[in-house]
Amino acid sequence: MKIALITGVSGQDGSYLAEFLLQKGYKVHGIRRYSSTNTIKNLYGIVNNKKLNKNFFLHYADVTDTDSIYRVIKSVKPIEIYNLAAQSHVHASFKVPEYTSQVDAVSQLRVIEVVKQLNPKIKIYQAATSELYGNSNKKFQNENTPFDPVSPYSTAKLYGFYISKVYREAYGMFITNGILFNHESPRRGPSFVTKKITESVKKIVNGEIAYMSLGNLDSKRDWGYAKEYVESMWVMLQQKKPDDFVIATGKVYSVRNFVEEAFRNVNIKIKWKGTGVNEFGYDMKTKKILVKVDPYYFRPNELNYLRGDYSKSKKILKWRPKVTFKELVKIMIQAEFKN
Ligand code: F7E
Repeated sequence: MKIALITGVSGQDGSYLAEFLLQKGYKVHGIRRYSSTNTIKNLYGIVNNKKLNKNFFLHYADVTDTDSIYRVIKSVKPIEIYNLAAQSHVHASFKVPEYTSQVDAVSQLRVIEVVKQLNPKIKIYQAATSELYGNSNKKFQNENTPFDPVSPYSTAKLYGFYISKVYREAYGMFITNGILFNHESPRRGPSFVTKKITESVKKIVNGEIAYMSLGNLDSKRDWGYAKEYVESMWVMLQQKKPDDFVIATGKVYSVRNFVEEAFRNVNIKIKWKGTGVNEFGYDMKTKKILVKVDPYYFRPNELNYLRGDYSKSKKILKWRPKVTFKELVKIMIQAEFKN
């Protein structure tokens, strides 16, 4: 039986990937941090499923703690490691830049070093990110687009990307960087914009809040469905050679578009009025203000536009996105009302 280890297993990507690998017949070990609150909600689909749960094992460890990583990798003996653990919030990285560097940069090195010492044949998937591109001024970004990070998060991830490449080239290790563009789902953390919007739509409809407050409405992202993005991680590790791959939809929408589409799913048509911090979105029918702009959510450095060119992945991995933007919003809204 193939054995995989996932760091960050309780997150959106980690939990979908664990389900995917278990269904493929893997034995899956997951690393999670100590916490006094419940952090395994995303794993209920596994732990409440006897068939999946019998091959699933959770370990307390932390990617900022080398000994704990060493202990788990030594005892589990995985053939593949999916290194997904991260401080993944870009805005938060401006508030805790040193912590973000520890988790998102140095920890990549820690995992790779432990693998090098214990068994350099273990294949590693390294979670890189489209944030590496910064404001690249290119219509599409692909594996050849120069990086220009604009946040502590992406600067730390840049280190993770290059240290993976260096170990790959210097020691012949199998380390692949997946450059994933934004990917969302009902399991997305509530402070990311898509989940914040869908959750707020539900609260507005239920009368729990009157409006939502957002930051930059004009920011544009290439949003895909996390559940199908994690499959590409596995495909990357089944290739003969390690490499770097962009995973994206090739389509771009603004935060404003996401808001409109989310409300459209509950039959509310949003109209916009005003500009800048004075802009607001209101319900065309009732005239009630449902969206306001709050500068608190502006970033010290904004990344305005990301749109991925995934043609290399399409050609080599035979991977392509299936879920459209509209379908993604619908999936997220439906999940909100089911909860
Ligand atoms: O922001 C704007 C915000 O926090 C998207 C992470 O997974 O994807 C994610 O990073 C956009 C930004 O994701 C709010 O300014 C407006 O332009 O959902 P987000 P992100 O920063 O793109 C990449 C690929 C990663 O690797 C990251 O780990 O939306 N925005 N108003 C807002 N964003 C938030 N969070 N909250 C707002 O109220």
